[in-house]
Amino acid sequence: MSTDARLVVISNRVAVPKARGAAGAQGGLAGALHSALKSRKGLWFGWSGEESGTGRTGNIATQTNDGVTTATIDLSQSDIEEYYNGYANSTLWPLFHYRLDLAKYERETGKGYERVNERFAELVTPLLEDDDVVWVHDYHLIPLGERLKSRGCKNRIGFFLHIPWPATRLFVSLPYHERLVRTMLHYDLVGFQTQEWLDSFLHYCRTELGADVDEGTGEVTLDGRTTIARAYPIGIDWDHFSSLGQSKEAWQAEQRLNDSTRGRTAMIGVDRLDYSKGLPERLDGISRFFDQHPERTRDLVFVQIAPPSREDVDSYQQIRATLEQKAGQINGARSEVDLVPVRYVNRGYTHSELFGFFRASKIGLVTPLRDGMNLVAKEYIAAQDPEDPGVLILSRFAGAAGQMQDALLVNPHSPDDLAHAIRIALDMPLEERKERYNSLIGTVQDDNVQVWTRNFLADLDSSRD
Ligand code: ADQ
Repeated sequence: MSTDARLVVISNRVAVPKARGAAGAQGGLAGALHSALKSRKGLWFGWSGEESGTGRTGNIATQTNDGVTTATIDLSQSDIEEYYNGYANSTLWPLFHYRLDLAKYERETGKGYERVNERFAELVTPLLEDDDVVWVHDYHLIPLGERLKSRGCKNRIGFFLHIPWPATRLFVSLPYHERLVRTMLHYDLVGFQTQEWLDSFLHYCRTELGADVDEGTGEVTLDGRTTIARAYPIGIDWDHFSSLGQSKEAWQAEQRLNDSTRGRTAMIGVDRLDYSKGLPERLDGISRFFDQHPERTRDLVFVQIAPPSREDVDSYQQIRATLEQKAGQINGARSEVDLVPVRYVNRGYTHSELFGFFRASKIGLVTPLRDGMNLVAKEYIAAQDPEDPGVLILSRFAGAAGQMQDALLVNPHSPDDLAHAIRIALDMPLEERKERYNSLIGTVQDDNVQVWTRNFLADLDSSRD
């Protein structure tokens, strides 16, 4: 098979061109995949994000733009409720982010998940050509490869999980966990963000399924079939993102933040509003910092940008209320007529604007409780001025921590640890900031999204050799 075979990406959502301004709110996946598809003439199949009227669920809408064809389907209200809000975002997402307390196990939503995976397989099969390489993404579509193969699909099919893989002891709390993982072993290649998540997956396959696991090659053999499992840390689109620094929009955003902080150090957080991102814990750390160093209230302004996501899921409504309360408490206790210490902004911005905000912020706070990778950590570093770089405070539980050991690594559950890191970052001499930046920028630049795509697809191309 030639390596320039057409690439077919299948993911829950498709970033259709008209929605590109909203790419931020769709998360890191959208941007990463668009870059991958542009370089091979690609087809991207998935849910439009729209609800279908009755009887219209089989319609496929296609359009071609920038050499990328998108094919989208609408889902019915019960599909959205059971598959998307239900099993994907109320069962798998919390469980895979180690939040057993939030994970719901409902028979009906599990059925809806299988039904929508089956529908994806049914509708995408006629669009596939013999040489296509198929790349399925994320926790919404774990069983899809097995569903495609049961329909006679002979293409090579790879799967990439963008979120963590939980430890076996947690994962076995999922009813029918075996059934789910067995479907994964129908892919030719399964990719994880980090060695840690990969190790957890291999441990599960060995101990719970009795699969034959070769740790060296990543080969997992069960029932006479072999799947390769490896780690492929995702990166940012360095060429594109770093070029945004030249834009007027980035420059204006930088000026705007600088003008408004009037000499105070800006510290920034940019996240989807999601309980995995550790936002209430972050505010607790900031509150602790102000308690311990009241004399420094005037030195620091914290800007948290957090557009709402998955608002139909209860736990997401709760996190929003919690954050508003915590931000209000800090501001109530610490504000002056000319100073509001926490600016909490509930909306998305373009990547150019984010670039400017990152550059104007001398501290970047990226403190998820658990994260597959976290692209914001990499974008923050990419936006820094090499002659006067800011300091990245990074959770040791983000996948990105593995590659970014020269950030200030923290335990996001500990307010004291966060408060301490903020103080160190505020006072860090220029020389040390440069040393850390010079070490971090290498991985941000080199381990970029193009390298990620190339590595995954090269392994997929050779997976049956
Ligand atoms: P996400 O959980 O969405 O992605 P992340 O990796 O941080 O998390 O990517 C978020 C993207 O959205 C970044 O490009 C960021 O700039 C953008 N974004 C966030 N907030 C924004 C805002 N307020 N306005 C505009 N843009 C905003 C999932 C996994 C991650 C994994 C990615 C990619 O959860 O662990 O890194 O996929 O694999």
